[in-house]
Amino acid sequence: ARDRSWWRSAVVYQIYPRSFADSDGDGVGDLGGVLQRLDHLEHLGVDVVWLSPVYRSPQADNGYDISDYTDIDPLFGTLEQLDELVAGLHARGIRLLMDLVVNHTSDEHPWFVDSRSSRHSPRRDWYVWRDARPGTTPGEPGSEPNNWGSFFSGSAWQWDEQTGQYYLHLFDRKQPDLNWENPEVRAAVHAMMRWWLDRGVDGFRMDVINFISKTAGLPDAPAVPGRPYANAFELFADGPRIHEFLAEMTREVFAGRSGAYLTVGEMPGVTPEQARLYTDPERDEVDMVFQFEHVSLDTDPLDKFAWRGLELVDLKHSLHRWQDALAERGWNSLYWNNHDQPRAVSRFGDDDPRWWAASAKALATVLHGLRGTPYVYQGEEIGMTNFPFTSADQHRDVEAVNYYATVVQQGLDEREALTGLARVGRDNARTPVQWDATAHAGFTTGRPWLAVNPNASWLNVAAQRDDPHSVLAHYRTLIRLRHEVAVLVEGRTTLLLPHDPQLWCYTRDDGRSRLLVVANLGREPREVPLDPSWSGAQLLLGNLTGTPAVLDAADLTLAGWDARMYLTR
Ligand code: ISL
Repeated sequence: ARDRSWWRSAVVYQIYPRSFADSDGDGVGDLGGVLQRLDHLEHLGVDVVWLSPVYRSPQADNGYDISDYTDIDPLFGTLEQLDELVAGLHARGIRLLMDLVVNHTSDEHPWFVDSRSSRHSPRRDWYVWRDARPGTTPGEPGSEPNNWGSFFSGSAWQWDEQTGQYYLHLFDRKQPDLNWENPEVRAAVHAMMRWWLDRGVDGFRMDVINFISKTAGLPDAPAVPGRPYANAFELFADGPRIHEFLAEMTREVFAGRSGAYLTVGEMPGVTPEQARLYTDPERDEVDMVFQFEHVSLDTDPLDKFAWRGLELVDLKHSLHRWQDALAERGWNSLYWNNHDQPRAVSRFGDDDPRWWAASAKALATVLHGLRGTPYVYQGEEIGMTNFPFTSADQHRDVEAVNYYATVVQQGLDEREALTGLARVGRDNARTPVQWDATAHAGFTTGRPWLAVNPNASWLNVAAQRDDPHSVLAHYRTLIRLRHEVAVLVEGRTTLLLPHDPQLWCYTRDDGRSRLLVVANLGREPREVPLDPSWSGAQLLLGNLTGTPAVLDAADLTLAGWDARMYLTR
């Protein structure tokens, strides 16, 4: 049978290969680059690597538009190198998760080329084709089959002249949605997944997997005043057959396999109640999900680039709601950022040079103290920050480029659009990893596809590698503690001082030992009222120098961005 407990004490590291390390000087990171940096992963101590897509792809969405699921894009390398990566990671005790992108393919995938060729193509029904809205002129704006908007601006429908119908694309027009109602589509995906497992990979991170079951009939979504296309989330997220599709997938792909696998479903908009179903071991759907609640609090639900600020109390309540909801059944994933989100230290911490290091460590401490499987996104382990974007032409991301063109055309102030992009744009996470202080931060010998952050001169792996007080050293310790301290894995979480606007304090308890996390997420010092029973607890980890090794519960004051973990019986 599958081993369902190994990942409870594991830490996962995400590699976005385009920006990780470039081995051939073309300015784009590749598998050769990953192979050269395996020592970094081993030094960090992670258990699993999740590799963002390296499959054949026209790169309309940096590889999330796949044209061949069973080959590697020449931009990234070869299948032989992928095999080398599996072997190199396994030799270091690290498992590999592939990115499974099956809500959609590229429009250049042979399945879609075939589907698009004729209304009578045997694969016509593999995608979602519909006629124009009755009584309209097909192909004209407003004639789309329904009013759904795309995540990347405009309608979610693309007119196809040749066969006189529209196809659905929740993301870019080069990312047509597969029709999961068709059993042949599901069987083809299952076969592809088995092919990868047979090749030696250890599981999958499943891209927008809660979008694959759409509401029958694809009805209009409630219109939003002043906007041409609606947010149709309710009509495709966590749809009617989603649980059936996921259970079937597990059956078809994993039945009869024993070993240590991991599946994690990326699920925008998922609620804790739904997540409990998705991750209930008895239902056998996915091992854990990426929820989006805590990365959606600071932006407008209808316009992710409209930043509206964040109260710490809301952030705490969100994460602890998830801790509580999945305490008995199911399992959490824990993350601050990934390739779609701004950098954690800039978003939730304080990237002013005076507070940067302490705040990066404090955020790490708070997240890694919680119950669930922590994910570290490349560069987070050295505290990489957002990029100082000032103009539209600095952005490469299809989402940002489309957004800017659309809103400026609609009359939004250019400054305002740029401010939104600079704050939450996905390219913040995609600037090259800062390895050292040489040209292009040691990422490439060529011209990087996206500019290197100017702070690479001092913020880089080489500068931190042998410094016991570095952000990197802090991450190493947190990862080691996850492996060594049982209460960090299974202990029940209780939030203290829930209404405090600046302190984030909680306990973990597994009946054998108790763990205390206290963090000051602000610049001003703060006193922490504590139960006397915590006196005598041993310091496991602090982020400032000179912290006493034993706690006096009657006298605890945290300096700015001071964060600590204590252990007691
Ligand atoms: O940034 C977002 C769009 O506003 C997110 O909602 C993002 O699209 C969502 O997290 C889904 O992301 C995944 O699927 C996308 C791809 O662009 C992202 O990189 C991927 O992580 C489509 O495949």
